[in-house]
Parts: sequence; structure tokens; C-alpha cells
Amino acid sequence: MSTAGKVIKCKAAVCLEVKKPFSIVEIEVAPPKAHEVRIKILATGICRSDDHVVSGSLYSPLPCVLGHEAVGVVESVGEGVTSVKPGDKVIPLFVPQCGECSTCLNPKANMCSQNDLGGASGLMPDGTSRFTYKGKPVHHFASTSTFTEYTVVHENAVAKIDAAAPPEKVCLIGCGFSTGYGAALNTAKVEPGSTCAVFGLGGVGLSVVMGCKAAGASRIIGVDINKDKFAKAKELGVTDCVNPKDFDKPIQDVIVEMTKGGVDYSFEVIGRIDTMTAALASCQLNYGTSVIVGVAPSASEITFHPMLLFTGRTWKGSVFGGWKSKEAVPKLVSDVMTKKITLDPLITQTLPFDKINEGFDMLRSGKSIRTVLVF
Ligand code: COD
Ligand code: ZN
Repeated sequence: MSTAGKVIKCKAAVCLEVKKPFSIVEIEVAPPKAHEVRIKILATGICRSDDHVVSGSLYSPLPCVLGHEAVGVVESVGEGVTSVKPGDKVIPLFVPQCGECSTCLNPKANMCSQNDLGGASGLMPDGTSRFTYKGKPVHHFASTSTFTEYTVVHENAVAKIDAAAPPEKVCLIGCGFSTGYGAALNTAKVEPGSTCAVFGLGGVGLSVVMGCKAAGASRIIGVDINKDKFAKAKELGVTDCVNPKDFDKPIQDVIVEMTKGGVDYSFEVIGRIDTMTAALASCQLNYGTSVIVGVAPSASEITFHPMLLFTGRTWKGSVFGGWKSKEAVPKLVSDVMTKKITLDPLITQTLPFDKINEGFDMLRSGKSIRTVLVF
């Protein structure tokens, strides 16, 4: 029996309060309104950004259905939707691509004005929610909300992908992999033969490493305080691993010494302001470029010596790897299908959706790279 046009009751992991485990409860998911798409989620990855909301360091209104890295199948579409239809395999997009705003019309930009990051409203673009729990509205998250059997997204926040793509793998294209890989290729534009330093060797940092390698970097320095991250990092292309805990001087001084002046490109993939300035100071004066990929806690502000920039370094940020989401995501999935990209090393666990709290515990303990939840 078709569910189109009807409210769907389904299971979701709702974040009711910060610093508390997810509550696995039954919610109601309203049908998609005009230009919206209701999606049955097949697989969703656990990303550190979701945990930043749970820990309270990143603000998003609660109660909320978190999750933003997923693959699903379109269940039904609202009036006027043309780019996807029921039955299509899709990836929700936490950075939408409306195709019409000044960002979308600029070939150098990807932060579409329709995004709900930063000053998060936790609502659909029309200012309402499609989720209800115990008769009260539940917020959306980052235009996506994937820790649920069914979600609703705006048409601008969903991309159709190859029907044959394995959901439990290509869900990483929805965030972690693309964010890191694109930071190296699109934002830094790493050149063959260059030297790079990647601060933080989690799922996103390792994807930066893969991007640096794909771009032909000849030396990639991996920086992490958890030495257990080093073996996999080396497998993926890191040439030198450094643990700041092993030195009694600032890590930037260690890197500048190792490289006789600093790296060409550095990346901060942790989300801490001290490592952001350390990454900047680790790159060459005159031409070094440092890219911020991590999101620092909502309330933080950075101070740094202006001389670091005056002497010629460039400091940039990268959201979703600089990719224009709706057009790039299907291509990245094709690259997985043709084995140009391999995601397997990034996935350390696949768990049933009900074990979401266990998956988050593994991320917090530093034991997992990416945990994928399947429905
Ligand atoms: N020095 C060196 N390494 C450190 C330090 C430190 N002081 N502190 C932690 N680390 C290491 C950890 O041991 C870990 O290996 C790594 O840093 C961080 O990895 P994870 O697994 O915790 O996180 P990822 O890779 O899943 O995500 C990292 C991000 C920085 C990308 C994430 O935290 C974030 O800020 N995401 C927001 C970016 C974004 O685009 N958000 C939108 C949707 S994701
Ligand atoms: Zn993410």
C-alpha cells in the first residue's frame, strides 16, 4: 500500500537533551510539501559533527533528529519536484545547491544561501518541521536529518546517485569523505610534489590525506595525539606521523624543522582553535596555505599573531570540500563505482541502527574511524 501523501510513523534516534544518549522512539514524519522529498534511509554514517551537537559544543536547536551522512531511496515527492522521483537512490546534502543564489552562480563557491549551518534554524526552508514526537515538533538538522527511518528534505538538498551504489559505503560521500578529499583538491588545490601536513587523522582527516595523495603530494605529515591512528594513516599515504605529545616544543616548530621551513599546505581537521593556529604556523611563509576543515565550538574566538599572515601565508576554510553538492555528489559516487576512490579503509564498523549509542561511544573512545548504521 502506498504511503505517499500520508503521515509515516517510524523509528528515529532523537537527541532530546545535550550530553544524553539518543532516545530511540517512534516519530511521525509528515508528507513532503511542494519542492520537498521524503526519503527512506538505508544507511547513515556517524560523524563527529553530530557528536558536537550532542556534547553541546555546536549549537543546533533540540529536540532534534541529527545525522547528515546517508543514502536512501525516495519514497514520495511533493508538488513541483523534478530532479528526483520515487524509487531513486539518493544522498541528502547538508550543503544544498539551489542553482540560483549568488553562490550557486559563482563557479568558485559552494556555500549555497539555502544552507542551514551556522545560525541553524533546525527547520525546513518554509520555517516548519516535518517531524513530530508525542504531538510536539522535532527539529531537523543541517537540511538532512538522517538518524531516522524516514526524513524529508528540500529538493535542493538531495542528489540522485547510481542505483547500483552500495548504501553502506557511499553514504560517506554525503559528508566525511567529500569534506576531506575536496579540502585538498578544491580548496587547497594541492599540487604534485608538494608537502602537506594534516592535523587530525579521523575519518575526515584521512580523506584529506587521500586527496593530497590523489593530487600527487610527495610528503604528507600526519599529526594526531592518538598513536593508534598512525597505521591506517600510513596505509593511505601519510609519509611521516607525528604525535605532539612526544615533543616538548610546539608541534609547529617540529614541522617547520622537519620540512626546513614549513609545509606548502596544512589542514586542520580537529575543530580546535589551538591546532588551527598551529596548522597556520606550520606552513611556509610567502606561499604556504592552511585550510580549516574542523568546526570550533560555537562560542570560541581565535587570536593569532598577524605576522603569520603578513609574511605571506594564506588562511582559508572549506565546507563540504568546496564541492557544489548536487552536481558533484553523483560524480563522486561514480568514482567509487569505477574504483577511482575506495572508501573501505574509512569504514571500521557497520552496526544496526538500534545500536547508534554504541556507535557514538566508539567514536568518543577514539576506536572507530567511521561507523555506518544500517536500517
Ligand atoms: N592534536 C592532534 N590531534 C588531535 C587533537 C590535538 N590536540 N585533538 C584530537 N585530535 C585527533 C583525534 O585523536 C582524532 O583522531 C582526530 O583528531 C579527529 O578525528 P574524529 O574522528 O574525531 O573526527 P572526524 O574526522 O570525523 O571529523 C573531524 C572534523 C574536524 C571534520 C569534525 O570534528 C568537524 O568539526 N566537522 C565539522 C566540519 C563540517 O564541515 N561540518 C559540517 C558537517 S560534518
Ligand atoms: Zn559530517
